[in-house]
Amino acid sequence: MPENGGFDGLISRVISVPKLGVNLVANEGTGSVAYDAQSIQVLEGLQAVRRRPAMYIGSVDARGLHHLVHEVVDNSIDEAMVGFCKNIEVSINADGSVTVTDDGRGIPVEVHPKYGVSAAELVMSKMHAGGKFEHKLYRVSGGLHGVGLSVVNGLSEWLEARIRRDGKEWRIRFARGEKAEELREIGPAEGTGTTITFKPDPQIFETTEFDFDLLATRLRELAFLNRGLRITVTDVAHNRGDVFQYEGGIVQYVKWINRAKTPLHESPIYLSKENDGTQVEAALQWHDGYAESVFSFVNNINTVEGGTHLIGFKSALARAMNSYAKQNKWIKGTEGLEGEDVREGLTAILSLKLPEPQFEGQTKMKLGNSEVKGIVDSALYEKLGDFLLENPKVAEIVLGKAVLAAQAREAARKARELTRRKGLLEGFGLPGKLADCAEKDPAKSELYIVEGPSAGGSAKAGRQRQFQAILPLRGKILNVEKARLDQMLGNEEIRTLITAIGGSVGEEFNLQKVRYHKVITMADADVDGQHITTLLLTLFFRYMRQLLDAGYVYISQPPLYKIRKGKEIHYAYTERQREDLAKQLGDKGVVYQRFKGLGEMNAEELWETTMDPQRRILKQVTIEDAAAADALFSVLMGEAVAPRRQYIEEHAKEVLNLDI
Ligand code: 0RA
Repeated sequence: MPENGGFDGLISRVISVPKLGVNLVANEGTGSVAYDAQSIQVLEGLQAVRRRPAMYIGSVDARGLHHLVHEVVDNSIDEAMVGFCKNIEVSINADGSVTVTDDGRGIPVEVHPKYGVSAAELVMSKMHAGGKFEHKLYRVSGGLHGVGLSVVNGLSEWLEARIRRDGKEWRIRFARGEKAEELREIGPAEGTGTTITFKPDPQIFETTEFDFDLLATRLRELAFLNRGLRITVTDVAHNRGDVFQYEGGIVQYVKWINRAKTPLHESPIYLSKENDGTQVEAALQWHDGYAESVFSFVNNINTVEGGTHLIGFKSALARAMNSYAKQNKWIKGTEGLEGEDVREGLTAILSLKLPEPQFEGQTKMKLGNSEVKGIVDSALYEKLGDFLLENPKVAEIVLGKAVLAAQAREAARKARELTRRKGLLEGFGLPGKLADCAEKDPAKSELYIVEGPSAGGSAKAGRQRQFQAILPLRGKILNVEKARLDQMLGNEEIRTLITAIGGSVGEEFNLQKVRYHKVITMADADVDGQHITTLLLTLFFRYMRQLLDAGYVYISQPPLYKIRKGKEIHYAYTERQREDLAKQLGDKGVVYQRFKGLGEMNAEELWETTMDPQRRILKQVTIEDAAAADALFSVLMGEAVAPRRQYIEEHAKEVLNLDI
C-alpha cells in the first residue's frame, strides 16, 4: 500500500469493488491532467515519453496503465468509424501483455517518401506521425486520448505489430521504444487487419496488472456507440471473457442503463440526422423515477463536462416538448415546462461524430465548437417534433410526466424555502448530532459518517478533534433512488447529512461551500455495512455528484482481525493479510480476535486502525464511467428484483472474496 505522506495517510491505489462496480481509484496527482496533446512536439523522440510518462498518459498508476490499451483500441475504433473494421479482439495474455487485433485495412507498410521508413514504423516510433498516413476522419483528441501508438510503444518493455495487407503478413518489433526487428514480410495472410501486442514496462508503471472489469466497461461502451461493431475481450489467466455487439447501438445502450428501472414506454425514442459528415444521434427513454441521466459523446469520447452539443440537445428537447404541450393544450399559454421538468426520469444518450471537434475545459472533455449547438438543436427539434406527432400515445405519457414534474418542482421549491427559513440547510444551524472539528479550512477537514451510535461514540472519543468531525447515523438512511427531492428533504437523517456537508443538494449544490474535503464513510465490514455505504454513495451520486467528481468521497476500511502475540499487536484488513500474518507469526501463542463490527472496537482501536491518517486505509471513490455507474445504482437500489439478483449471482465470487 503506497503512502501518500503526512495528512493524507494511506490511500490504496486502484481498488475495484465489484459489488459496486464503481472503480475506486486513488488519484494522487493523476486525476485531471489537462495536458494538451497538440503541444507535443512533432517527431519528438520516445525517450521524452519515457522520461515524463505522466505528461502523455496522465499517470503511471493503474489508470495510466489501462490508458495504454484504450490508446491502441482507439486506433482500431478509428478504422471502424470510417467503415473498414467490423471486429476488434482484446486479450489480456498470460504473460501480462495485451493483444489488440482488428480487421481494418492494416497500417500501411510502404516506405514514406519524406522519412524513408515505412508508415508502420513511423506511427509506432514518432510522435504525431499523422500527415500523409493520417487515416482518421473523426479525430479523437479529447482528454488524454489521441496521443498515439508511439507513446504506447515507448512505455512498453516490448511491442510487436503484425499487419495483414495485400495477401501478406508483415511484422515489426520494438523494445522500450527502440526498433528491435525491421519490418519484414513473414508469410501469406488472409484478409486485412492489424494486430498489436505490447507488454507494459514495469520500469515505468507502478502496477502492470490489468483489470478485466475496467477494460470491459469501456469496451462495452464503445460497442454501444458503434452499432454492429463486435468487440471481444478475454482474460486468459483468469479464464474470463465477454463479447459485445449491439445491432441497436445507442438504443440498446439506453435500454441497458434502464434495465433495473421501470420505463414508461416500450422502446427508446431514436433520433438521428447526418449533415456534411456530422452525424447526430440520440436515444431517449423515460422511466418512473426522478433522476436525470443524460450522457453525451463526441467521436466516442464521453464529454463529461458537456458542451455545445449538450446545450443544443437540451434546448431542442425543451422546445419540442413545450410546443407539443401547448398545441395540445396540456399547458396554458403563459406557463412553460422547464428543462429540468422534461428531463425528470429521462435516460438519454447523445452521440456525435464530428470531423473537427474542439475539446475544451479542465479535462478536455467539453465540446467547444460553437456551430454545433445550432446543428444539434435544429436537427433534434425537427426529429423529436415529428416523433411526438406520429406517436401520440408516447407523447401523452412523457408529457404527462413532465407536467407532474413541473408541479413537483413548485412543491420542492416551497419545501426548500421552508427548510431554508428554518435554517436547516444553511449551516448556521449545524445538526446537534455532528461533533464538528476545530479546523475551519475545508481542505484540512474530514468528516466521518459512522454507522451506529456505539461506533459513533468510539469515533468521537478516538478522533483528532482538530481536523476530524464525526456524524453518527441512526441505522439506514432513506433510499434516494426511490425518492423525489422534496421527499428527500423531508427526511431528517438526510437533512442532517446535507447540512453537515454544507454544499446543499441537487441543482443548488455548491462545491465551494462543502465543509470537508474528505467525506469518509465508516461502516461495518459486512453486508449491512455495504448496504449503508451504497445508500450513501447513491445520495452523493444522484444529488451531490460534484463531491464525487472532486474526489472528496472516501470509504474507510476497518480491520477484520486483531492478532496478538505477547505484546505485539497486528491488524489484518483482509483474509489474505490474516493468512500472511499467521505464517509470519507461527501458531504458538497467537490469539485472533475477529471484529464483527465497528461497535466492538474501543476508541483507541478505532483510531489506530481506521482513523489515524498514518495507518488507516481509505478508498477514494471516483466514477470512471457515469453511465455504467448510473445503471449500477439502479440495479442495487431500484425496485426491480431480477437485475439485482442477476448482479449478485454474477458477482457472488468477488463479493465473497471481499467479504470473508
Ligand atoms: C494509416 C492509414 C490507413 C490505416 C491505418 C493507418 C490504420 C492504423 C491502425 C492502427 C490499428 N489498426 C489500424 N488500422 C488502420 C489507411 C490505409 C489504406 O488506405 O489502405
